[in-house]
Amino acid sequence: MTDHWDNLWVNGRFATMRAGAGPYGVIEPGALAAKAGRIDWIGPMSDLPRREARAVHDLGGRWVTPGLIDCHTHLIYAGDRAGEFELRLQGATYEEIARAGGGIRSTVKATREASEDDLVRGAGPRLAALAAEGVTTIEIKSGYGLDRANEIKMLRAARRLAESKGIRVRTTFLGAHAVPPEYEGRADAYMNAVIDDMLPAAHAAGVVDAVDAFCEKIAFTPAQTDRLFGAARRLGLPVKLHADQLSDTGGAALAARHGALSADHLEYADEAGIKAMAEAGTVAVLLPGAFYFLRETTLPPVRMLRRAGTAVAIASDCNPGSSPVTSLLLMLNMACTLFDLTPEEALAGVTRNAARALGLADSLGTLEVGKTADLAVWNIGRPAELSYRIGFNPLDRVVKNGGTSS
Ligand code: DI6
Ligand code: FE
Repeated sequence: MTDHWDNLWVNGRFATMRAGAGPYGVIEPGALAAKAGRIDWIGPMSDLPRREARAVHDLGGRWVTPGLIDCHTHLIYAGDRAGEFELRLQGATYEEIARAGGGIRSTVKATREASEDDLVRGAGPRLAALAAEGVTTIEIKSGYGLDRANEIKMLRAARRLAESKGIRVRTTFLGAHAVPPEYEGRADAYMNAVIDDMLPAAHAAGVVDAVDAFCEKIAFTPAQTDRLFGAARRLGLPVKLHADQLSDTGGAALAARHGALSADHLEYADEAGIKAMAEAGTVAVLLPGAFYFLRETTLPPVRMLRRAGTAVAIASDCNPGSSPVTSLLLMLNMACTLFDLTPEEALAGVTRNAARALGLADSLGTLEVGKTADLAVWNIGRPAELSYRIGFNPLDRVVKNGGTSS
């Protein structure tokens, strides 16, 4: 019968993460029904309508959250930078290493030498680690190819990898991540190539969901970023920005001016930039892994973000140089301990606000009727436990598109 549910989960405790629905948007004891991949009903057990379901699952009091969303990663790359880590421990800074031709450029060399298959294979364990902690949606950037063929190769690898693991993916073109060696000292000429050739080609190949740039003293200027964003918007592509990570370049305000989905990092963002973001609806994506791993001391302006009412997301920034992180739960912990977020804010940062940062808020990020039924089921006593523990994985199972899988 067509009005049957496909799956019904009963006796759960649901952290719906619905905005304005009280702490965590909790419903307990509650039930959730899925039909054709979407949430068809959610509410207290006492209100559950009598309707047949093909399968009924007893959650036994377990907590359920939206499937987690890692909205900022550089998951696809070849090689590693453990040697650079050792150099930094001896006193070299991230910027010094980058200026000496190491850093991002060393990953570019390894990534250019890798085949698409190599990239898919190499990133498999990293994606598996994130997925094992309940991640059902991920954003993956290019940015280690830095020429037309290699940027497209990275984006294709990202799509293939995610598809092979049943993870929803958004791929972001980050051709403007660093100036490649063949354009040494000619950043404007490289940006022309990005705008006139690489971005249109990647877009035509159908592998670009959004456009990002690294706006920083060691990367691209606000003027160059502005030109790129103009081009992206002419192609109808949303933009996002690595902004004010190592210095205040006015990145937050620039992102807001372009109606960016998100501005990310933001350690050095100023109040005007934060306010502009709030007005533009640009999400602040905080990346505690990079802050920690680079031993940064300037904290992102969390209180200012709260005051301005800017939505805050949290992500792994998984990359070989500044955040070799494959645990989103650890990022929840660090967002609380290092950045003073509450456990509820941290969880919103990998659900509701992460969905917004990817332009997916209509279908993901909260447990509400009509949204995609991507769920994470947890063996925990209360939601704060997700950010409290370190190095422990309480995931019971995930549900994708309303059907059970493990
Ligand atoms: N900011 C970062 O933290 C990463 N990229 C960026 O724009 C670092 C990437 C790397 O070092 O490989
Ligand atoms: Fe990043």
